[in-house]
Amino acid sequence: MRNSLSGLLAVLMPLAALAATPRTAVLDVQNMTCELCPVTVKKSLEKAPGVSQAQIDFAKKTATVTFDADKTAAAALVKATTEAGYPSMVRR
Ligand SMILES: [Cu+2]
Repeated sequence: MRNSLSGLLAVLMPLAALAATPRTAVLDVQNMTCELCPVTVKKSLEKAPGVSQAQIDFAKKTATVTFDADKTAAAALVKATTEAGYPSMVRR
């Protein structure tokens, strides 16, 4: 009984939180050809609404983005980098 109750609470607690719903997405980013490209990609992501952090891995050509799922979605992140000239895809 005790175990199932704490399990239930663990499920409900994040939903009860009034704050943001933080989510992390990894994007595969195209067109990053030089060391300055990640800066542009990072800026494009960080100015998107709801994004708190974007980390670019130039070697792996990925962007790891922390965002508020209540304010934005992974599709909007893809749009942000694409509009900056770097088409991306959400990695699964
Ligand atoms: Cu470049």
